[in-house]
Amino acid sequence: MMMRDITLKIEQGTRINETEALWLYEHAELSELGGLANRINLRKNGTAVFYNINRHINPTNICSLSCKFCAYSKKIGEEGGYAYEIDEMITKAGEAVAQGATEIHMVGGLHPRWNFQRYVDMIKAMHDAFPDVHLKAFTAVELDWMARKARKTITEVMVELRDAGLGSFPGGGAEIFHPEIRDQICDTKVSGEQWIDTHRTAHKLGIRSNCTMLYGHIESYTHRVDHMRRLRELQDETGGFNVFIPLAFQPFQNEMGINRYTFGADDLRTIAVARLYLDNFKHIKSYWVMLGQDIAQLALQFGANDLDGTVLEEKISRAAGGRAGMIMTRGNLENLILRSGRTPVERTTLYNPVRAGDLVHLTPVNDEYLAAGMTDVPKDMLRSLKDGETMSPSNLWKVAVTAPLHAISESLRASGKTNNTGPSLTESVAISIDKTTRAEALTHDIRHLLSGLESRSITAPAHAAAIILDTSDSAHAGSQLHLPAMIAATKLASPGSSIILRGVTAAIMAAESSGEKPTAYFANLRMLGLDVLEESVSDNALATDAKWLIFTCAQAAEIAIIPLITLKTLANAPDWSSWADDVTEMRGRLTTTGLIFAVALGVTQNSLIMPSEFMKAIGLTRLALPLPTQIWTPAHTMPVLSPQRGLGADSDQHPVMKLISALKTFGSSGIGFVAAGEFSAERAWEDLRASGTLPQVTCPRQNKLDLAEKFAARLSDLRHVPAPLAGG
Ligand code: V47
Ligand code: SF4
Repeated sequence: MMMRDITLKIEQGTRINETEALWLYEHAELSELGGLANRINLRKNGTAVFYNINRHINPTNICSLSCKFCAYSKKIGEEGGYAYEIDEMITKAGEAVAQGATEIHMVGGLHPRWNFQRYVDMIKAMHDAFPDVHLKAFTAVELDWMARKARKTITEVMVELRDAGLGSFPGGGAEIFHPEIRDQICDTKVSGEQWIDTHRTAHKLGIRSNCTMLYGHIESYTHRVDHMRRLRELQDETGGFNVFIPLAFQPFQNEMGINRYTFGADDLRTIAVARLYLDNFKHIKSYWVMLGQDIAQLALQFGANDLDGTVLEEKISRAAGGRAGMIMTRGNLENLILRSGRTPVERTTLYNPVRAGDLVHLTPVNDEYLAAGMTDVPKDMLRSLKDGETMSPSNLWKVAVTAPLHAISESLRASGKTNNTGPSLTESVAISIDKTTRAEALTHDIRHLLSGLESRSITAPAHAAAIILDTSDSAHAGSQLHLPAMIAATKLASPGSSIILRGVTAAIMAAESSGEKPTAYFANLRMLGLDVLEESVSDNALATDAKWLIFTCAQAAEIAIIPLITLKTLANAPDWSSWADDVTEMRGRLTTTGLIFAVALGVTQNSLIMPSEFMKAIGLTRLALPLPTQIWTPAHTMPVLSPQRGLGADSDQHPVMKLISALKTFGSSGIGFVAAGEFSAERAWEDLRASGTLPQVTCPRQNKLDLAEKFAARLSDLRHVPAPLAGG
């Protein structure tokens, strides 16, 4: 009821209040909230998404304050401290200008030995060198510092800086205004009231500014809404803010004692609530540096209309464990925008298109388009998919190409298919069957093989719910696989775990070289302990029919199967035709075969696809395949844009985990096997919980309750994370 009322209010252009914003934060279904924020953004800003070509220069990291969340600042004499000379800054700016930068963003520490004149000189020198470049410099915190040092008023400081060439003020230093939080995280910084006063002064002088909110640490949703309220009130008064920028907390190397990134679902929720509550702001920024490229791209469909810029040499998030990279090219930024179905528009700092011809993209999208939720998708097709009708590959392709993400999630909600099961995960150990393992199996020395398997497993196999024997490295050596020995040894090593065989190419060769019939061969494997067979059906290495034949043999032997659709054709120039073929094939097979543990969707390692397309693929596959088949999006094949895969010791904190909390919204019923060493099962559990349901620990042929208890015991050791969980 509440959602309907709030939606109606917003659609009619009536402002929502703080209680309603809080309700959206706490209770709104993520895709519904995102869909609404997306519509409102399209109405305000058309299909344009802004980016700019800019460079960050942090003049010094020496700082007199010690904000708890800051990993960047140093004291004088401390290792790693630096302070640029003005010449160095000019050189850095020059490099950016040569690459087309229209903006230099400058914020830094409060250097105890710098006086106000130094800041004025800095601006003047930069402005003289690059008169056409917009200098967006100094937070309210730095301005207060300058004023106190120079014994001048804030107004005097601002006027002098402006006269020297400063263009506008960035939004830093806002953190969380509410004293309950501010006193704990940055008690020596200007108060929330002072921050607001400083920006009021700027606006009254005709200097525009940005504003931020640092979220995802110890604050609650109430504090966030309070923060946005104060910004909305000042915006009502002055209209001087360009943009609101939520800054996702980067957790490392600081004193907050939090060791996890924000949940992706929370990032998207924050963007959406901001878009809906801050009705007097034209722009909401999805700041890729803090969000990571994946969530930043998705956020463009949750109400954001700006990606920030090329950024170069960002140091603040980097120091605190930010992994989004230091730079993006114009091409990267434009690609992220285009692939979410929007039009990239390069902007100036003050949000004018750099090219006048781009103005047309800022035309608000009309109500007819919004009512339909899509331009030229035959709505009937999506409806029939929702109603469970079979669809030809060409129609599936057409829906995939034309349906916007939110039209798909709307159909999903209407079909009730998002609620079939809670998201599930299975803690597992993956063992790659390589040359050494094969050789050990060849000796038929089970004890030897067993210790080999144990030493290769990353955690003790006895604790894993499942052991995955991955044959991808044995695709051409199936005849040496000795699967019966391998499976028997694995069962001995970890009698309580399910055994999953990944890849059938090698298994087929193994069966052939054994001289047995495939049915008898698989019946034997089942007897020895094999529980599940997992295999991609999209790979051309084996004819589809041959694969399904093996699946059928496995099923006859009561081995559950997990067919995997690989989405690698969505990686570069997206081609949905192979997905459409695979889904059609799968649908046909599903009606004729039983014992399917799950259908998995993913990409092979190192194929990167855009999250917007991945989410569409999950939603459409969920719509196209009948219940009760589960749709899994396995963590190990999760697509990421961000180039940092396989971070070793750091992998628990891999940005890919951010996507997990948003998966259920789009129809994923689980992330499948979470292998130790790749991703942490505990971390994945928390992320799934952030999607709003209690995750189930599942594994074929095992007692779910036992597993859940075992897992819960492990989780109870986890430190409590005070960050709010989206959707409860
Ligand atoms: O005020 C410090 C934040 C801000 C961390 O106006 C952290 O266009 C996350 O304001 N995790 C400075 N954030 C950056 C900033 C900004 C950035 C980009 C564009 C604009 C703009 C403004 O960085 C600080 C603080 O809120 N910060 N430490 C951290 N560990
Ligand atoms: Fe200094 Fe800014 Fe870091 Fe606070 S956030 S310690 S003011 S550099």
